[in-house]
Amino acid sequence: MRTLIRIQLAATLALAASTTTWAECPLDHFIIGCNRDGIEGTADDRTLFVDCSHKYRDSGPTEYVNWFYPLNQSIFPSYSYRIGEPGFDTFQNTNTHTGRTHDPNRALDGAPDIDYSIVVECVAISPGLRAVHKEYPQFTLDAVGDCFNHSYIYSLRGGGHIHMSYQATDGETLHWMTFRLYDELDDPNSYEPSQPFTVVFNTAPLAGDLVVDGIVNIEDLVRMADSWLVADSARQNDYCERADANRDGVVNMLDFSLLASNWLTLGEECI
Ligand SMILES: [Ca+2]
Ligand SMILES: [Ca+2]
Repeated sequence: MRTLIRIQLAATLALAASTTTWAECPLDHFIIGCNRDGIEGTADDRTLFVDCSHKYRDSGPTEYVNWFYPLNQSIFPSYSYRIGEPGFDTFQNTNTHTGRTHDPNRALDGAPDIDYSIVVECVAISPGLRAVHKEYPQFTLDAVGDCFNHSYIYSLRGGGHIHMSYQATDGETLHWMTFRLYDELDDPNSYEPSQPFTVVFNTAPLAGDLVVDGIVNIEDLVRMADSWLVADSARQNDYCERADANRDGVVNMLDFSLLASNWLTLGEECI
């Protein structure tokens, strides 16, 4: 009987160990990488990007239903509406047991904070929103220009998987935070900055509100022109950051007509 118990205990420990090693965080994350097309020898080999496959997945059984994160009311007196995602992680080329992050073609070369130094900068934010990193080292982003060095945290903690808490003063109106990535290293091999990418809360922006601010105007039209007739629109790039407004895989006249229909219209939630 003792032998049987030992065998069962060993099997349980082995299962626990394998689960610990291989399990992936169930929460949503932007995944930082380079070489977005995954093909070496093309123009984006040394350009940063984030994979948006889990942007708005809203972890759990919802299966990417929403195109925004709902902020949930909490017991905290200020910034009392919040949600704990999306965080940040990186593509890597060592652990083959991760379905999300293992991608040697898109992983950054070398060691974080030595061979590259990737900064995540807030370039736009709605009033009354902030992003908080509650774990060590703690920081808060609540203004344009605020940033954190992801590579430093990766090196400091031995891992680049970080969680963020997004907190706002209300749970109804459109909130947004736009980031970009850049390599802080002053080196000829430094990575080129990413395009901006935006996460929104409480409600979806108007179709065509690509530079998210609650109104569709010339800034949004210029942004759409950058993606015009691009045919690689997909969930991984949030449908060209919503330039592909009808999410059919290409940015064309159908999307322009949706943008035009909202021209100079304020989203109801922003009035
Ligand atoms: Ca806009
Ligand atoms: Ca389209």
